[in-house]
Amino acid sequence: MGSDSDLKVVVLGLGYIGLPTAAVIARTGARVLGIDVSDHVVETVNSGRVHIEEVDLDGLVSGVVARGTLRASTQVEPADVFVIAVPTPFSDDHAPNIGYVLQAATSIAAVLKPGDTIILESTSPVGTTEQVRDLLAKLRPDLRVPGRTGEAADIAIAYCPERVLPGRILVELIDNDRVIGGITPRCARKALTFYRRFVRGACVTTNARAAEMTKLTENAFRDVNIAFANELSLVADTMGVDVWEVIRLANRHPRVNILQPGPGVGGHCIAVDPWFLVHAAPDQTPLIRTARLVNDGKTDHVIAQATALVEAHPGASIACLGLAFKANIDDFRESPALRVADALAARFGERVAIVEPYARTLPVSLSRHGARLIDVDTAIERCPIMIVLVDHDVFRSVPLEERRDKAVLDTRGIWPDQPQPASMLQPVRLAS
Ligand code: SAJ
Repeated sequence: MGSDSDLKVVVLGLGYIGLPTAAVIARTGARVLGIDVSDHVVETVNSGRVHIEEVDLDGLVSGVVARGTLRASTQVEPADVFVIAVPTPFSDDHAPNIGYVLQAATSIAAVLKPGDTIILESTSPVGTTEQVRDLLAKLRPDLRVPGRTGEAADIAIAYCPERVLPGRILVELIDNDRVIGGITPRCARKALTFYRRFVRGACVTTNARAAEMTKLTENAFRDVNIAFANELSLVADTMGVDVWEVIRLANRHPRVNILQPGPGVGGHCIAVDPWFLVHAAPDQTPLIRTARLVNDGKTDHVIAQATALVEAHPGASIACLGLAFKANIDDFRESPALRVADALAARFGERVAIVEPYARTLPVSLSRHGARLIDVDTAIERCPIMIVLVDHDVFRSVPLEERRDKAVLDTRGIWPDQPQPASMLQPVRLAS
């Protein structure tokens, strides 16, 4: 691959994973071209700015664009390494849609040359990397693809899932271990050489199918464990016990480590990926499926609890604290907080105010019902009811004396000293 500045890399998809990945590779001196279907994203990146909020990403992108090692385009160009980081959404029946991955592979096909490496990073159902291989073989019959015949291949194809946590992406891109699944061991080694340029964590090689399943397994593991915490929170409500205290105490056991309950599970990963496993093996996945349903059901439970609290305080203004899917980020995808706020706005209209320091405007689903965006100080002054939906640091830091008299539903357990209103001591049962 030559020296760093000789290496040309194309990253397809400049989203939450693609853009930070492109910028980190560009920092090594490689010449990186980021591809996106959106003109707005391409223009933003080319002007040295970012279209997403992520710690330290703005400074990194402006630096590598100024140095000339990162640029963006809507058109693919020839390169040595192609990294595919496009979305893999699912349809209403939870079937994964790999259309964007296949589109990206099609756009690469025209510029491929012997010696190139193609790496898929998008979360994908097992078998997708082989489908990419088959598609490339069809589009470029002149190139020998890996794993089809015994002979050496002209190109390398591997699957290497991203596993970074939003809010810590730049740190985890470097420090986390990587699982690299080659179509053949040779493909894996070729991809490993590439990741070694910027990854400090261990790079472990395997085959493509195992790497694909590993990614789905990681997120299903987390979903099942959060479901356990959420189920406990329902049990504790019924018993009139503080679930946060129970979890704290149980976690003093050396082999117990329970996660935190919340208003449900959001984001584009954990609330989505387990369905890829369920869809692939419906009869073998009752636990993974149930965990998904428990976590989604927790959001319905919170809506019922919040509605009961509001109805116990006729006419009072309601502050929903947070819309993001988790703390200290600006990402509202699949957010349970947004689902709860939407339900309250639909029912209580102008009484609902939203505090979300990471939003400049409210989603239409909220504003059309008359909900307003206010800051946390205004909420403390004007809203007798507070529904904590996200554990942003700025909410966590509100001291008891500023919220003592409020009617609070704290779905994240950030205010353990909050006196419980009488209405909350009685559990709310969901109609079955
Ligand atoms: N949540 C809880 N309780 C907890 C932990 C999380 O309710 O104890 C909720 C969060 O509030 C949020 C959701 O779960 O709504 C997901 O948050 P998260 O921080 O667990 O994960 P993500 O979606 O931001 O990122 C995950 C990570 N996967 C794992 O931790 C196994 C990340 O490493 C992956 O890269 C990412 O999914 C992905 O892209 O797949």
